[in-house]
Amino acid sequence: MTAAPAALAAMTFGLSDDHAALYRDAVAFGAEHGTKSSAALSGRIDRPLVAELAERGLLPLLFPRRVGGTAPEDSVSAMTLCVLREAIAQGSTQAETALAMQGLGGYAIAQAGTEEAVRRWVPPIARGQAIAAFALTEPEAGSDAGAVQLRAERSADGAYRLTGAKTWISNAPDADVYVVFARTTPEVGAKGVTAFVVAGDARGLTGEPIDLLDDHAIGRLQFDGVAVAAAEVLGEVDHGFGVAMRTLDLFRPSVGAFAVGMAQAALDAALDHARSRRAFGKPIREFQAMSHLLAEMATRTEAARLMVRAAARAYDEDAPGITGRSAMAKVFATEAAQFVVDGAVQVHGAAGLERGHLLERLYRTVRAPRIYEGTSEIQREVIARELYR
Ligand code: COS
Repeated sequence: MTAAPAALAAMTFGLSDDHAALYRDAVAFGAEHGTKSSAALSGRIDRPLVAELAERGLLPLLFPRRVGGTAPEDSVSAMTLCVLREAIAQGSTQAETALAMQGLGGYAIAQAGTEEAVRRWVPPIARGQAIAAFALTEPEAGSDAGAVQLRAERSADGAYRLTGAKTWISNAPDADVYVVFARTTPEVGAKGVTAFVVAGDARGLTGEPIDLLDDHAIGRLQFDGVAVAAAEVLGEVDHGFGVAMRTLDLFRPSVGAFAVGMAQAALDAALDHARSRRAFGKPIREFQAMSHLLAEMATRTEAARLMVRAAARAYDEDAPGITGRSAMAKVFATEAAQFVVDGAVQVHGAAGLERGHLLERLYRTVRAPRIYEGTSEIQREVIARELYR
């Protein structure tokens, strides 16, 4: 389903002409790709899709020219990221997630990598030739990200050896490069964490896929004394937690944008269904129970969109309070999308539950964003702290 011109005009309201044009192109890309059958991928990376995102010129927009991308700005534009994620998600959540995970893994390297690491990894990531991943979470450190235990021990030659485990890492175990957060100083919490770039084929690195509710490429990693050179440290030793948090400040509103895209797709489907489905002699949209539900779904979708764009704009303008706004946009939009997708299932009745139906897929896909990149509870914690800062 492609959005009508009037609907697209409403969705691009307030965007610059360039961003509005990008939005339309990205909606078309999503619509062309749809969602592939899960059997074809079974939770593994769809490399041809990543390559197509690059060929179409969408993926390179997430990386500045100085590091091999095509973004005109010197750093990533949060608005560009949010426009792409919201627009692509309307047609293809798989394409959206493939794009976003490249951005998440690649951004930390582009932002904090040595010249050598940037040159080696960022251009191929931006061109869709190397798959990137962001490895923060561990079996015993999820919300409490400062508690990571994967050890990075320094050897006499200045290199590090990484030992431990990561889990629920998108694009693992098949990524070509991982941004890995490891402990360089014990018992000091967030202050003793360092970020490293680790090649996917490094000796001692193994992994396995995890089968989730949604068909998402995700897995576990095991590090068995993986050697990493000093040039592969991202930023400063013991300051990796800041690298992670700054990355999340940019990506959290964009998770909200992904949620808005899913909410829009669910809302559009519900509006169509409520217009054509008849019960008791009239279209079901004429029942107040349905029309008020649709009105609430549309209102929350619009509110979420506006919050996401406000956070993105604040980020791009380096306005004060980015961390709080970013968390607000993520929690509000992902919770709103859950409500909207659930409402759309209700409007459809049993049809929306049939395996393969758009809403059955969205219902499975919409759940994870309330957990990853910081749960809703963590976002509220971040917001509350910012209120007193
Ligand atoms: N930008 C830059 N630096 C930041 C930051 C941000 N947004 N947030 C925190 N920091 C810095 C702090 O300034 C502090 O450094 P100093 O001690 O030098 O001032 C350091 O990081 C530790 O911060 P804090 O004390 O706030 O850390 P906490 O352990 O209390 O935890 C939360 C902070 C809960 C916000 C963090 O653990 C978090 O975001 N958890 C969720 C993790 C997550 O999103 N996981 C998903 C993985 S990706 S799918």
